[in-house]
Amino acid sequence: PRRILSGIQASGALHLGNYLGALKRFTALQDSGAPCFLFVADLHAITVWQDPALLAAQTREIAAAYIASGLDPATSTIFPQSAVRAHSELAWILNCVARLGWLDRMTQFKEKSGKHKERSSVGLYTYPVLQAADILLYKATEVPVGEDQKQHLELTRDIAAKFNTDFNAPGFFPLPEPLIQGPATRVMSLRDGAAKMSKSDPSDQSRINLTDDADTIAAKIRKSKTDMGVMPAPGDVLDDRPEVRNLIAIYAALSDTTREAVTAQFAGQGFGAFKPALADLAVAALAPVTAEMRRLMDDPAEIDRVLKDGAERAAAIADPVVDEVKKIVGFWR
Ligand code: AQP
Repeated sequence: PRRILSGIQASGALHLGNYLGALKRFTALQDSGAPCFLFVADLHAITVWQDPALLAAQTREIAAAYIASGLDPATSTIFPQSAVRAHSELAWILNCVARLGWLDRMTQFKEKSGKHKERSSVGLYTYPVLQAADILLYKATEVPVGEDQKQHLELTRDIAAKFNTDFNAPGFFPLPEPLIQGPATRVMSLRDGAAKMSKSDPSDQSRINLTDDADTIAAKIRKSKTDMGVMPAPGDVLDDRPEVRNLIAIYAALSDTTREAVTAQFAGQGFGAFKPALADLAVAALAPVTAEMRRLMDDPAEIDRVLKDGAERAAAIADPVVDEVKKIVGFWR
C-alpha cells in the first residue's frame, strides 16, 4: 500500500520554495487519495540553535501552514516529530547502520556547516540518519521533497537496504521513492539565479515569505533580478538566464501549468508585463494561505488538538515498528 511521508523543519519562516516544493505537493497527494503523514521536524530544527522560548510557537506555525495550505487533519496525520519517541529510538539504531563514509558525502552538511565544521553540532552531521528514521518508521513508499533533499533520500535507501541485509530481514524496510515533481522542485533566490531560495539567506529580498503582505510580495517580484532581454520564446535555451527561468518556473507552479505554456503565453513581452502578472498570481495564491495561518495561530487550541491527535495516530504505527526493529537487532525484551 502507498504511504506518503514528509516533514518541514520547525525553524521559523516559511518561504515560496517551501510552499511550491513541499506544501502544495503534499496537498495534491492527499487529494489524490494517498494516506499522508506530515510531521513538524522539531528534532531536526535543533541541529542548529533554536530559542526554547520560540520553538513550540514555530512548531504550531508549521502545523498551521499544513492546514492552511489544504491538508485535512482528519485525513492526513499531522504531528510534531519529538512527540513520537520512536523517531529518536530508531535514529540511534540507524546511526549504527549508516557508514561514516556515506555521511561524509552529504553536500547539505558541507553547505550548512561552512567554514565552521568543527563547531557544528553532531546532530547537524547525523541529520540525514534521523531523516531516514522518520521515513522508515512508517515504511513510507513515497517521500515528496524539493530537489535539495534528493541526496538524503538516496542515503535513506542505502540505510534501509543495509539494515535489511545486515539483519537478514529481506524487505523489512521498503526502499522509499523520492517524489521530486512539478515545475518548481528548486525555487531559486529572487536576487541570484544560482542560489536556492532559503530562509538562511541574509537578504529578505531574496525570498517571498508566507507571511509577506500583498504589497511586499509585489515589490519583491518587481525588484527581482532579470536581464536586459525580453521573455523567451518556447524552445529557447535558458541556461544563461537562470533568473528568468526561475520566474517562469514559479509562474508555472503557481498556475498549475507547465513552463512551456507560460513561455508560449509571454514570448517576446517585456518583464514590465510579466512581473505584474506574476505578482498578481503569487498574491492570489498565497493570501488565502497566509490569512488562514493567521486565523489558526490566533487560537492555538485548535492546532494543539490536531498535533496531539496526530501524534497518537503516528505513534500507533511507529511504536510497533520500532519494537520489531529491536527484536530484529536482538535487544533484550
Ligand atoms: N528553494 C526551494 N525550492 C523547492 N523546495 C524547497 N524546499 C526548501 N527550499 C526549497 C523544500 O521544502 C521542504 C522543507 O524544507 P526544510 O524544512 O528542510 O527546510 P530547509 O530546506 O532547511 O529550508 P531552507 O529555507 O532551505 O532552510 P535553510 O536556509 O536552513 O537551508 C523540503 O521538502 C525541501 O526540499
